[in-house]
Amino acid sequence: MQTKKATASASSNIAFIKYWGKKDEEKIIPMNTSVSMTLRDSVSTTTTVTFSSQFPKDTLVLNGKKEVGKKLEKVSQFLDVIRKKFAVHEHAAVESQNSFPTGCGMASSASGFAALAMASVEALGIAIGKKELSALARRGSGSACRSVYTGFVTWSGSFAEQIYEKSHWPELRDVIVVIDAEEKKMSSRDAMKRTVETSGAYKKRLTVVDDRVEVVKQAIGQKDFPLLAKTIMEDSDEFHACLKDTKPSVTYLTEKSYKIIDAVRRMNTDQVIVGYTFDAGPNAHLITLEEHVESVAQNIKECIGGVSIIIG
Ligand code: 2P0
Repeated sequence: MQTKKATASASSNIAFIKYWGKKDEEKIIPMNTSVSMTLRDSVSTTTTVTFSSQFPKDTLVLNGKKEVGKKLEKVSQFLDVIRKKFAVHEHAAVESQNSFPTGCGMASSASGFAALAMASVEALGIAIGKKELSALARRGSGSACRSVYTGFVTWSGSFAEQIYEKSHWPELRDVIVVIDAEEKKMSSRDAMKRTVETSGAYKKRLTVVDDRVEVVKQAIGQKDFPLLAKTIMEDSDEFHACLKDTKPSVTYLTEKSYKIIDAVRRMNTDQVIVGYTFDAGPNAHLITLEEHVESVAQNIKECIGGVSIIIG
């Protein structure tokens, strides 16, 4: 039996300027440019893919648990894209492990599909460049196309590109406050479609977001932390306002999320040391500099009980 096997790892990323909405639903082409920072190994996925003509169908083991429902379907659809693109006929066995605790409420589609794309092309012996790899990962999940790079990344159109290496600003960290361990009730995929179709605030966002992309790029380039923090908080607020304006509205933030926003404002009274950003869930990403990581984490633990913290 001839098998083709490879293992790859990719880290999750946090969007400083959020991707939300698609121009093309099937191909996953974004409505707006996004900017992100790829996180560390503490928030990563390691995936082993084995292709074999002996396998009657695709299988998925996620964090040691055999998956049969929607998760397997999504992986299988992605493998179909690979099979079609590279004229591959074998099914695959996919084994994936996240570095963060199972069910901690952390999204893993970005790191998951980036690792799966990387492991798949390696297993199949396909030599492709980074842009092509990014475009491939995109077909699994939009945000995954940013996770094939480390450092600071921008995505518009069919692939993402690195704008700065991680070494450009290694002190920049993400203190992730895990509030809710539940899987979110409404998927990003369904929610963003609804926002595009129904929100007036979203239409307005599309007219201003490119300017904000430039400001964030400039803030990263100049390592201007106060400007970066101010701009990512603005973008997160605007993103969640668009969700609220969606009909029917979408709510991801909880009471604890708002308590964290208050705590961030208090921490920034004398000097801007931290900026918050929230994705499609209640967990807070507190962007700060290495020297403030401990005090930010400590402050949050004192203000809000029942949360766990991951440093990304
Ligand atoms: C982002 N998010 O830029 C934004 C901000 C959530 C909020 O990308 O449908 O799982 O697979 O392209 O990538 C989450 O959406 O959605 C996301 P699909 P994805 O990180």
